[in-house]
Order: sequence, then C-alpha cells, then structure tokens
Amino acid sequence: MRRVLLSVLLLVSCGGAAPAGSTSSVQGTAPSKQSAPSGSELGARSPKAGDELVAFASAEGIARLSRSAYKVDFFTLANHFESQQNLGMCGPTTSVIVLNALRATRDDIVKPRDPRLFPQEFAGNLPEGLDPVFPRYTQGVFFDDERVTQVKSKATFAGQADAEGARDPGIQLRQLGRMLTNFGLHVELRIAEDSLTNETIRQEMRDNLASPNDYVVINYQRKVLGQTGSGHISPLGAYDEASDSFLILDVNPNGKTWVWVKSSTLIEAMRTMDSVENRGYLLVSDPS
Ligand SMILES: [Ca+2]
Repeated sequence: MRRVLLSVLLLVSCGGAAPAGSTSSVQGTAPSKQSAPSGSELGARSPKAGDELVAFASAEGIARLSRSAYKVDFFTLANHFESQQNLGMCGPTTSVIVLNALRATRDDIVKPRDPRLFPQEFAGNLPEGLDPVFPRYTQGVFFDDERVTQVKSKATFAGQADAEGARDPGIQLRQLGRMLTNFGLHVELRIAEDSLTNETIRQEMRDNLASPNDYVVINYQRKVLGQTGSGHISPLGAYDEASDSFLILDVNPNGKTWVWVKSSTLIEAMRTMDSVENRGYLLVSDPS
C-alpha cells in the first residue's frame, strides 16, 4: 500500500495531476544550476532569450528585491515562510503560510493547535498550566480540519482511489481556493484561460504585491520554467519592473531555490492544463 501511494505521488504534482504521459517526479533532483533549459527538456517549448531564472540569493536577485516597488507582501510572507514537509504538500504549505501571515497576530481568531509541536514525553516538566504550543496553522494538522476535508480528504489527497477507482491526488487550484474560503478568507480564483490576458494577469499580481494584507498564490507547471517536477503551488513574493520578473517563494527550496522568473514565462507556466482546467492563481485576503 505504501509503495502504491508513493508511486502515485511520484507521478503527480503536489498541485494536482500531472499532464498525461508525464513520468517525471514531482520534486525530483533539481538542476545543478538555475538556468534556461534545453529544448529537449521542455518538449515543444523552446527557451527564449532572457527568460533564465535568477536565484533569489544572488547579487542580481538581491538587486531586484532592493529596487522593487512591488514587495510589501514579501516581508510578511518571509516572516511566516516554511518549507513543505513532503513532496505532496505544496498546497497545504502555501495555505498555512498565507493563513499565518494574515492571522498570526490576530488574537481574536481561534487558530489550530498542533500537539506534535512539543514532545509529550516532556510535558510533565512544564510549569502547571503552561501550554508551550503556539496556536498556529500547521501542515501537521491541515487535514485534521473539516474546513479542508469538506473539499478533499487526506486519503484522496494522498492518492487513494475512490469506489470507482478514480484518483484525484494533490490539490487543484480551485480546490485550494475552496479550502481557504472555508477558513473564512476572501478568495478570488483566476484560471489562466485564453480570455484572461497576460497583461491583466501581470497587472493584477503586480498590484497585489504592493498592497498589504492580501496575497497571491500561484499554481504553475515547473517544466515551463525549466525545472524538474510538474505542477506546483507557492506564494508570490515580489515584482521587479526593470526586469519584468516575479519572485516565487518556492515552498520546496530543497534543491530548488526562491527564484525570479520573467512574467511571460510564469504566466505561460500558469496557462497550462491541470486535471480539469488550466492552472492560474488566487488572490487571498481576510475580510474578518
Ligand atoms: Ca498583497
């Protein structure tokens, strides 16, 4: 059983199903260098001049963040950033980052408590009445929450087939939007269909990055960026006008890194087919 689940996860993306015929792993070994891919790695797509990924932790990456006029979101997201705990968890990880960014300082909102964050065998050493666990959204209890499981169970997420044998592993963008809506957030779903122009997408994401208390969650196909893996979900951190590039706060920095990517390349990566519709992005805020 365990081997079956692992096989399923390796064939799909953490952000939804992989394209038909895809056999690449979700979070496989990263390229040794963040650079434009060869045409053969991308299939039909040929690399374009100037669309190389730029690592966040590089002189050019730092310069882009320094001069960016669209980076308000970066600082709060960085404060609440965490890496995904396994290869399937990009959607839940992105969700808890955004939920904590919006609500960590809100004492009026009841937040989950993950008892596994403190070793229970040492609980007896604590002063009476002291609870060492911070109320916080975590990956560990994400699927314990009915606001999540109303949309998708942990078993389905992990690749378990339903009674008809159908599987829907990972989380599609629309499903993630419904989960965040169930948490009481205001979510605007943007599927990157043909009717949604590149300019509209760029402007909407760019303007959000300069606006506090709302965030952009992107769902994209890694292959278009020349990365290994398939569909992926992460928060967006900043936009640099001079290079026309966005900073992806990749929740899987284990071999990948946070990267700046040309807006046209990122939008092309969002304008790709997932299980039932194109990928895209969410605009998320808290009306409470
Ligand atoms: Ca914002």
